[in-house]
Amino acid sequence: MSNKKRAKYFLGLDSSTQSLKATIIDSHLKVVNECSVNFDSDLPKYKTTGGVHRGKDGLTVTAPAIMWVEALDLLFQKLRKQKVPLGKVAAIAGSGQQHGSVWLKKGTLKILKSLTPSRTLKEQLKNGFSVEDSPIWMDSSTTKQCAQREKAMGGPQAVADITGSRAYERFTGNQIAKIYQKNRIGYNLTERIALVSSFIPTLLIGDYAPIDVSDGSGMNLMDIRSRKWSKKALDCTAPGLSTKLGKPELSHKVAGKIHLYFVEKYGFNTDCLIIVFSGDNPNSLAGLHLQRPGDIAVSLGTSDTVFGFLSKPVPSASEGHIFVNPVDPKAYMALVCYKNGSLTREYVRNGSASGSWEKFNSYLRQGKAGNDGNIGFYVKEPEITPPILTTGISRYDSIGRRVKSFPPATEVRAVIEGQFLSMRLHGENIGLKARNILATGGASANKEILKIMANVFGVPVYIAKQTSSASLGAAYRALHGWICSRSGKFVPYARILSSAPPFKKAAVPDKKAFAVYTSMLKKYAVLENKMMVQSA
Ligand code: XUL
Repeated sequence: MSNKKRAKYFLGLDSSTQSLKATIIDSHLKVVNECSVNFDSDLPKYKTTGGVHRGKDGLTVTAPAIMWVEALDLLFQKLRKQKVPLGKVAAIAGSGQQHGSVWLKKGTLKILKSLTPSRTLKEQLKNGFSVEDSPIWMDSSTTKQCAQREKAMGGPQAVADITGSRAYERFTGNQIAKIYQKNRIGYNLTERIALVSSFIPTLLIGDYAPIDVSDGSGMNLMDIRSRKWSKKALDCTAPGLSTKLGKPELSHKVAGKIHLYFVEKYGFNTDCLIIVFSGDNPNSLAGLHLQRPGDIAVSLGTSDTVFGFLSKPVPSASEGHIFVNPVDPKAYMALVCYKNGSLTREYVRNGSASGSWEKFNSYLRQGKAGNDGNIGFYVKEPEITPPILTTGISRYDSIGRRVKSFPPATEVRAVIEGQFLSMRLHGENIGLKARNILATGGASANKEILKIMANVFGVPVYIAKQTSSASLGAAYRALHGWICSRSGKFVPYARILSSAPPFKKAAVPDKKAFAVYTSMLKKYAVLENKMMVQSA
């Protein structure tokens, strides 16, 4: 048999806020195909903006679960049209936007098991949800439930010690508590609560796929040390929850074999394994080969995140999150997440640089490190890190006086410097001390922004060739899970990475600029504290 005939492919599926994306690699980690369905433009009838619906209260953010179902059929149709040999896909793993929950109605398991290729997934599952609009990570409507659960569990630090994070509005346990309190009928009708990440494999295997321990760490429900649901956390959320959640599973395990629906409809092989899916940030950690303490990634997207490998968890009640590591079941990862990411940068670009990135960058080139002591806080969305619910922009001059506006070049530099200073401050607080940084996400293509990142952290910044690290990481994990399953034991993830393409150095730090930022950090922290007190 020729090599081509024997070739095996591994598919990573990324169900992100805005799209469902497929990345296919061969067994040497080479990307052979990428394809995606954009929710706004490919499925306009759901009337989403950026893949979501925003509530009138400014806090509630949801997405219709059935849209994700329809997107899966559409994605496979697109891949078929491109003549991608789906029959050679040996394993599929995936990624989901973290924290979002999918509410499956009693009786849906039966429907899943008997999916028929003569009808679409949407036709078969349209009545399968007990709550049709899935709360997602951008939702911040559960402040009350966070307070209640923190009180019941012994305070924010107690919650962080068990679950890896204090109670956060978007974390699934608090969202579940809200649904239990406000929609009792929906809750009682629920057979399974899935995460976005466990919902897609649920469709693929035609059975309830487990929540993985890494994405499961983003729920304020799991004990990150035992990797099991914490009774204390379940008890203060809603009754009968552990049955509705199923048991958490290690991220490299097999969830099941692909359902005949996909074999008959799209030509998948009956032996195609579905590896447990995980969250987008855990998958990005896998896609960016973060394997040693000091390896950190900064992802500049809708939400900005800083995350990295961690061997010992030191959860904090005031910031950041500790998750179980998705590729090393004995280790952990730490993550700091911001809601004010690209949309906030774009807001400043539109207001101060006539909507032009070129103008924005020329302003960045004009200014110098430290912005002459000017510091700004740009809270367009209620912020998570640090928790600031009141939106608005606060600007301070070099002697800490509040000012109404900055000249355009100062404004542009202030938003970028402020974001990176905050990342350095809060990352270091939970053990993320950078040795080198991998930058990913849309804005990682911007050299001027990367220069400032290198200077604020004082370390070289690398970029991955491919911008979508979550979906690539999912494809790598498909290969990893497949190898573990074939070997009948856990195989170190490092072994599969040996043929991965190297990263490109994109910016090196300037020592003087780094020193400026190091002293600026103290002032930044003081002002940030002031902002938090004002917004509380
Ligand atoms: C992480 C978080 C976001 C989402 C984005 O805690 O809320 O990064 O995962 O999809």
